[in-house]
Amino acid sequence: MTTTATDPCVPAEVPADLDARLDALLRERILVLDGAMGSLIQQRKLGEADFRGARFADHPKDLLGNNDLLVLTQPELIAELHQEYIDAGADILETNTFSGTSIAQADYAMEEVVRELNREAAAIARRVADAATAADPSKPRFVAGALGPTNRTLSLSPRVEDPGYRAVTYDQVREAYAEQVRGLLEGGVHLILVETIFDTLNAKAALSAVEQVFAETGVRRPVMISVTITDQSGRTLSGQTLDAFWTSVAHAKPLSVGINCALGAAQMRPYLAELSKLADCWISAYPNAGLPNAFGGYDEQPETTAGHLHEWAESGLVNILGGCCGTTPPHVAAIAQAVAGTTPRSHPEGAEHVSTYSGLETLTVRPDANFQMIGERTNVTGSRRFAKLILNDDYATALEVALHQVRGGANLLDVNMDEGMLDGAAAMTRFLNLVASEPEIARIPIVIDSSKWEVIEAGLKCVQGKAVVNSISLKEGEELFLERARAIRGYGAAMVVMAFDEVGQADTVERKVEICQRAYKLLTEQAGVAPEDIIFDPNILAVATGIEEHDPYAVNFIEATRIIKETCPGARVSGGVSNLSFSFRGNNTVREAMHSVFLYHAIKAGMDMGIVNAGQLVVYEDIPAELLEHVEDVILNRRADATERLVALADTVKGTGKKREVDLSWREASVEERLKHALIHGIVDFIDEDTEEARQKYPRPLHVIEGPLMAGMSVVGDLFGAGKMFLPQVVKSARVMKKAVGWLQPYMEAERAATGAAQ
Ligand code: THG
Repeated sequence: MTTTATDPCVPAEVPADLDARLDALLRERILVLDGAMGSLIQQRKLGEADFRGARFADHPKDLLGNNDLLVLTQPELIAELHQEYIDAGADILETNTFSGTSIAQADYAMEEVVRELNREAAAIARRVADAATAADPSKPRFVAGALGPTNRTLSLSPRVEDPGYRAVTYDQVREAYAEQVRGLLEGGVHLILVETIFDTLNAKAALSAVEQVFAETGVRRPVMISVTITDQSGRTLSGQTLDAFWTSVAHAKPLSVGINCALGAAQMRPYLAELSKLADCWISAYPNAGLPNAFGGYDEQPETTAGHLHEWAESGLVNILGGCCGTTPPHVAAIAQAVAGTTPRSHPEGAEHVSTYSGLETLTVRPDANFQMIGERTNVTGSRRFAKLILNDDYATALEVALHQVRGGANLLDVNMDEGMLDGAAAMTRFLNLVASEPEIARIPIVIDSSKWEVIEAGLKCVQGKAVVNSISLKEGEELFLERARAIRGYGAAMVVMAFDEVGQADTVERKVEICQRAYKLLTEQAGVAPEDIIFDPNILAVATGIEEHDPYAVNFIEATRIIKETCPGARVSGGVSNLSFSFRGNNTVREAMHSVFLYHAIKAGMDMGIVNAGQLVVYEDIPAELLEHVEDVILNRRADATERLVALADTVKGTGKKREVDLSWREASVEERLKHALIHGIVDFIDEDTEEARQKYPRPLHVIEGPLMAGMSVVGDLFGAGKMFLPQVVKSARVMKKAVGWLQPYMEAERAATGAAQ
């Protein structure tokens, strides 16, 4: 039977009370997951012909090593291996589908069989599991359909010199996973396991595919999520901390989250302990059999692995345990024995009314948190300079604008590409892919700002973190509003909701409050949006415009904020602060004073965050008394002639406002120190001139590479080894190194030519 990628999927039956059964079991004891498939397959010493079987005897590509294909060519062998794990005491079998996507199978030109492969893999595992359950109904066995990471990453460029490049798109990854999930459901998996995650964006695409197929078929299966921590930094390969990772995937409401692969149990423990504290679902772990030896094999003995896992169980860290690379049925048997009779970690409740967003790191906004700044300068409609840079295709300098917002204290970064002359979706994609390769910027969550849905969606497909969509509203009615909200929730993002409805933009307290309350009810009751993921924007409108109706605009925002915060528990309030002072364009001293005064009062009323020019907010206390009084009269609408008086005063306090400073003290050090600094911090700005200076100082260009550049890279290596740098940072160091070597290249060639000529 052949089916194409998108043929309708008819899932095979699972017990009707599956969820309840799993829940009861997980409360009662630690469940045991199986061990590695690869190790067992390797032991069988199969040859090319075994992998091919009769069916693929004439396949044009080598198939040796395509382990997943064995479910089609050696189904009895795969069933035997599953049986070994059943006999060892596993409660959950993983399907042999780690590379079962068209993306991974492309290496073998086996895309055509992916749907069938997954269906068969699931059916084989089900047959073995069902037989064991029938033999001993007191120990039901389950099959988890495994979704591996694929061999392409959505958050990293495979080209050092082109950090904005991606080898694959989000839609391609999601579609490939959807096909895999359809096959797995048809084969009868009880659970879906998204595993060995090293790029969170791939995982989000997988989770979105899972959700898509659940919606298509009308069936749901519990989802397990398992991440891989690859080095001592305690981060994913794509650079996220564990809690940023959890923040990015928690929207999937998984049955469990955990860690697998890469590390042995000993190295995994601190991260597991951290995750166990963070996550409000069950916790899984299946480490490798220690770290690989010099030949890439695994030596850790079953008793050792089981000893570690026993301690985790005793410490109440886990609910599901098994083994990854290098583990075998004896490991699983030892694990099953070691956890028998231990108490599983109890299911925690989620913290209430805490909003979380993430980039490479998490931003947590608790009810009593400080004000969060959303950097506004990366906005083509809000900054002429940024617009010019984007229109001139100068993305490198545009990235510096973002970096300045971060260094100016931005906690989130607003990105807007809504400009008539631009392909907004393409510009958003390009810019966010570049941001992803700058760890100092990518650290903070992105606020995707656009009035066009396709631009917002393009942005959502680029961020591995939990982003904020800016914005949606009831402008075009409830139906579209709910549709968009559900889609945003599917991407795992939070959302700004403007106080705008079918009638128009709200400017009175009553209208602002009424629209936000209506949106709150719709979102929480009909779109499944958590209150903590809603950010209301009750419209900051310009004051002191000379139009009398505008006079109460600031007060109205502040008063509405107070009521919204009281009546919409969990929701946050934000606004575009610079809008307020549009009538004082050109006078930054007055504008900045207005922003500070406004925020002083709005924050007291409950405003949680705001879009501001990060780095250019003045301290309320630093505003000169006279200016403060005049500004406060305007903001709080205290007197009829407030605008007039501020305009008069404004002329006397003209100025350019607060200046930002960049710390360049490192430029004063020796050339060796400067090269080292540039390598460690990934700064390319001065690398040509510093490399040239070194070239003139050293007898030969090669000595610059072997001397200061290698010394710098060696520090990078040490820091990486010690977990003090993580991969995206090291990639930046590599870019600096590449640029320096590029500078020296022609000199080395000239030298070679000269010595060649002399001979
Ligand atoms: N609410 C929400 N999102 C928003 C807004 C809002 N996004 C856009 C905007 N409003 C917030 N961002 C800005 C950015 C810049 C300015 C104002 C708001 C600004 N720019 C200078 C000006 O126009 O004078 C530009 C100066 C320059 O070119 O450098 O003031 O309200 N949810």
